[in-house]
Amino acid sequence: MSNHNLYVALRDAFPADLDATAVETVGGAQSGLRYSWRDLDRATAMVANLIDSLKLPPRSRIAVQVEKSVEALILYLATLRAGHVFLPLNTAYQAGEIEYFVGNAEPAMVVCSPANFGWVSKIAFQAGTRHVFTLGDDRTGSLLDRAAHHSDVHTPATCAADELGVIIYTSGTTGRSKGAMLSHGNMLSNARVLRDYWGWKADDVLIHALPIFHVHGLFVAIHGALINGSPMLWLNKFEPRAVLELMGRATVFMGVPTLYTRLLAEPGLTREAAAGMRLFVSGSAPLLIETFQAWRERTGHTILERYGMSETIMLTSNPYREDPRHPGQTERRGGTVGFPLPGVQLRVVDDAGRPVETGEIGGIQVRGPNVFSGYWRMPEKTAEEFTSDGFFKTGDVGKVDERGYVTIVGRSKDLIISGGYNVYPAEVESELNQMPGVAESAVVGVPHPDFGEVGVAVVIARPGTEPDPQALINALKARLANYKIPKRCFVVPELPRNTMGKVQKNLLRDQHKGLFS
Ligand code: MLC
Ligand code: AMP
Repeated sequence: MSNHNLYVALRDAFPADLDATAVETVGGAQSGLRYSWRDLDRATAMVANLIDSLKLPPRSRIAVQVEKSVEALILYLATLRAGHVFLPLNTAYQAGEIEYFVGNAEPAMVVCSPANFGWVSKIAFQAGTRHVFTLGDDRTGSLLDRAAHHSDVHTPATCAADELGVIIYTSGTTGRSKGAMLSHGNMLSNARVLRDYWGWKADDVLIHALPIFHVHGLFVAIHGALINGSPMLWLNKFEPRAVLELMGRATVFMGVPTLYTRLLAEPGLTREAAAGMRLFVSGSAPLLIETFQAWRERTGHTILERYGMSETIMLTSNPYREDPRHPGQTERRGGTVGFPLPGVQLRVVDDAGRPVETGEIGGIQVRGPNVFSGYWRMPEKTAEEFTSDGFFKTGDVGKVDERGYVTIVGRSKDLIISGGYNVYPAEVESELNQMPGVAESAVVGVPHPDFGEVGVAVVIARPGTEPDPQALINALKARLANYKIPKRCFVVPELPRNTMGKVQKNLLRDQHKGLFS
């Protein structure tokens, strides 16, 4: 049987000169470190050997909540290499959120920041996890201390294409988060398609400035560079000025729209600064047409917008060059997310699940080798989200025009995308509703110049109480990741409702749409 382990495919793409730079760190206390391709392979082998030495059950989950660092990337690759399942967790998650993920995924091994060891290890040990390691963003922690005693040679585990490689948790419109199960084959097929579609070249250099606990930074960016044997200029934190400086040495940049608006705020963003760049990719949230146009005017480059999800990795992309399936259509059209990627089947359906006419709006459904197999231990949820003919219901609402371009016009799921992170109002409302003095709450997304959209909470007080909006926000901060916290909170006598008694969120959105303009 051939080995479909994603790490093997990535390593096979390493350049012939293994001493060339694979990753160079920029900014922060660890700036200027160079990791060669050989370093990556050896370090990955050492961590994989450490994992093997723990004799974990096959396909164990390894949950990781650490600050971004090259060593965190090495841990990801080592987990794939050892044939276990990587479970990345946003560093903003609070104890209650981590408790849920660890309880649901039952990881055999947890890796956390040294500063969080006390509370994370308590949660992990209570959930039955046997091994908890630490990893700092300054090359400290027990993971590396222990890995240092292991050999730097390792035979990658043999994996089938449909073998589970990563679980990514995504929140839901009802209930708690669901773990999207992605296989080695899902990830590899998508990485190869994007390498070809975006015309990756032998001398490309990627500026990596995104977090690595979500699909965009972990898969699209990292897999993209590695599957092409291209070096990465690595920032642990997005810094507009540092990115601008790096443009002189790089060719590819990927960001959520907020990164583009923050770069546009820099006077140093000029045609000259971006002259050596080949490709700017945007995704994870809608790119405003104003940003798209301003970028073109300032830099002479047209941002390539693409669309994806945790459950599916990348689904559509504007063309980088002529796509033979769409002769003559080479334009990257602002406001659209381009064409379904090769291998991806995308259809737009009405409420009854029937395909609509070209140009008409409906729910987007997708099928392809990149689409996940289901949610971890939630067969009913999985069954609900797939059609009988195997299409996944994205929850996004859109249309396909006569030229084949897909446009996202909205979402049927009640979701706010803030600075590229998903915030499910239901989750925030459920926390608010448990707070003293709160009878009911509604959280809506309103436009925001930096984050695109942010949450605003509207709360009804219990009779005889007067909850303080700021106190409610402060209390939420202890329970939810910071990006989920509503930027404003109002206590009101009543919420607008329709005749069925359902809260009319559209009216609330309208009422508060000018808050941040
Ligand atoms: C930070 N804050 C946010 C926020 N990020 N608020 C709302 N939305 C966000 N996204 C708030 C914090 O709560 C804090 O508030 C204050 O901003 C400063 O925090 P920070 O951590 O210092 O912020 P900063 O470093 O400026 O982060 C902003 C950012 C970051 C845009 C760089 O959010 C980011 O990296 N976003 C990218 C997300 C991403 O990678 N998404 C891909 C998902 S994959 P306070 O009040 O506490 O001070 C996906 C699929 C696909 O969607 O298609 O790609
Ligand atoms: P996540 O669950 O974090 O993977 O977020 C996936 C969601 O992000 C999708 O279902 C879309 O709603 C949204 N999304 C991703 N890319 C785009 C884009 N280019 N334009 C609009 N929405 C996007």
